[in-house]
Amino acid sequence: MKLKTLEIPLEIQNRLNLCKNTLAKKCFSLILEKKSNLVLTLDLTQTQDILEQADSLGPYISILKLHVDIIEDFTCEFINNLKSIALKQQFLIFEDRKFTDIGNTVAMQYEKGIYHIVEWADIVNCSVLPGEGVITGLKKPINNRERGLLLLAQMSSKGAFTSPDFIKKNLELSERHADFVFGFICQEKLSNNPAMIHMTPGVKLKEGEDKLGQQYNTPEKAIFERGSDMIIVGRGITESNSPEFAAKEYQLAGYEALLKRSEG
Ligand code: S5P
Repeated sequence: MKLKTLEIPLEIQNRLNLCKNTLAKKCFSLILEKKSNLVLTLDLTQTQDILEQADSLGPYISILKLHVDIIEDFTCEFINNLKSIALKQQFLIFEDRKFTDIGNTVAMQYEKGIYHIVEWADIVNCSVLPGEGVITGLKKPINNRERGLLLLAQMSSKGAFTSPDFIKKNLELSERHADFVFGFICQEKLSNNPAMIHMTPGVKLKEGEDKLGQQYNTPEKAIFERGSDMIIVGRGITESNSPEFAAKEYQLAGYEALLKRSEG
């Protein structure tokens, strides 16, 4: 198993040159530098496990995604340690909070409580179900930090409600707030704006379903056939016998699919 080290996906290089959003630039640069369009999701409940996996799998990923509210022994020290690992291993931190409320509430959820998400998460996401206020609310606590927002336009789960109108609204709002919004959580390419990044969860090397309605497509299907840019992988890596070997496999599969698309 070897990456074609000399090749770069020219499409990503071109899009990097076109985009102005700082987070989009960072993502495109990391994809090229690390030859990885892999977002690792560590849905684990113990901080030590998260820190160990972040450090050992860090070389193969561009983004680490968390659900901070499932952690059972959360401390501020954990965040400091995670930030040091992110710096050492060069990945961005994405808190998968899926904000969905009125602007005033999401502003507080982003900044306050015990997690102070705005202080450490480079990337967060939201649903535009509440309307534009969810985005303007999330902008409030940012101040001059470099932060990016992804819109949850489609979901991987069975029976997810994603009407064409809802997707259209996501596209409109992404353009109106392109200073903050830099892409989508989705199942296929939605936007023709080259600066918008598409990230796809529900990815495993083998298609299938879990017992609670999660549906999986392969990296090839998500990136090459459906035109997404990054794969989001959790249990495909964390529940394998060798997470490190699996992370390398997903890195390779995701990046090769991107190269194949760029060539085609
Ligand atoms: O539509 C979605 C959106 C997200 S962010 N479907 C998802 O599965 N996710 C998240 O991606 C989900 O919350 C979980 O953290 C991850 C998928 O994990 P896996 O173990 O099924 O790969």
